[in-house]
Amino acid sequence: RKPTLAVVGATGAVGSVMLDILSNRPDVYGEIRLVASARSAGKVLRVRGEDVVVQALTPEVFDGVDVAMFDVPDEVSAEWAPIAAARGAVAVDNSGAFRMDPDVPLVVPECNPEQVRNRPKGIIANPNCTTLTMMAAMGSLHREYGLRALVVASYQAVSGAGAAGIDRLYDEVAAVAGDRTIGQTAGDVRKAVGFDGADSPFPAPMAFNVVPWAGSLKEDGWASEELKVRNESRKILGIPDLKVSATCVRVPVITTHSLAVHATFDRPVTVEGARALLEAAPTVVVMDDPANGVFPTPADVVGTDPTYVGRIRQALDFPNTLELFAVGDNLRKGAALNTAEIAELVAAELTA
Ligand code: 11C
Repeated sequence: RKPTLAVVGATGAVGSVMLDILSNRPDVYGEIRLVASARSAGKVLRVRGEDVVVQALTPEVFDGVDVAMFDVPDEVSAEWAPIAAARGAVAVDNSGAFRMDPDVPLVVPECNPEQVRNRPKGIIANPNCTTLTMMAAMGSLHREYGLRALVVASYQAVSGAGAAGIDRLYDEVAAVAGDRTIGQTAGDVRKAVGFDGADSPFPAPMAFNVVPWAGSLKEDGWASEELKVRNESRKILGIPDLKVSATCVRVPVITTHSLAVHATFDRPVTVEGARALLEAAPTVVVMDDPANGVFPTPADVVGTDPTYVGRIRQALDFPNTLELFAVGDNLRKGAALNTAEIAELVAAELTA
């Protein structure tokens, strides 16, 4: 019997991408059940070329389900993933609720696929999209050179904040488009987009702007997103004392995150060696020929699956250290695709 899959949060920004991914990857499932809040129940969505009616999130919806993917806010996952697990499903959760739980593996198939079987709670966590933007590349460099430290600046797309983030940037861009006087006087963008702090998921205007903030405020001025990059990278790569410092920045890009990465290794590393390793990594694409204008940008890779790496340089003043620019679709590899890949590992195990 092919496993039954439930997709919880099927109507959200990540959920919609998930339905596309499930429709285009090898079909390993029998029934696919689509689940969302009571408000969205009854909607009809298409997956694998068929119309499927969305069901409300209830304990009974997990009866007979083998794998349940969750693309919902932390508090919804915290409540419902254990319910799905108690009803016999393996929960693959894309929220932050369980990532740092020692009894929940945090899996990137390129780095630690063996961890999917280590799930005493019946829950497997999917990393944050910012962390995921560099994991496939860093995992392959770590295996060869031994990663010691990461200093990262992110350039994060607005879809990291879901459909509300996407709508907000489109609305703000519409408000400033065509006015060639805007963006030249302090506060004029804020005024033009009617920014009052109340109806935006972002703490400042996104049009014509960059905003050094993502997530919620944590101790000592850190943003939650910056701490996730640190904690999750350590857990995924299995380097508990990895030194990590991140600054997370939101940019006016709809979808696809970028990271400027300064990576220090235990062993001497060369640009040629790193490039050869990354070129050999099946899910990494090297785009690195600046003399010919070749480097990855979100606009050129959005909607695709790989991790793109460019601008690979030897740091001039730091031994054993590379600089590189990693780019990846935050809704695909950063969220839905990695979740789908984890679920496929579980499905293969259940049907073996
Ligand atoms: C963002 N990375 O770009 C966030 C979204 O922990 O899964 C995902 C938050 C998370 O805003």
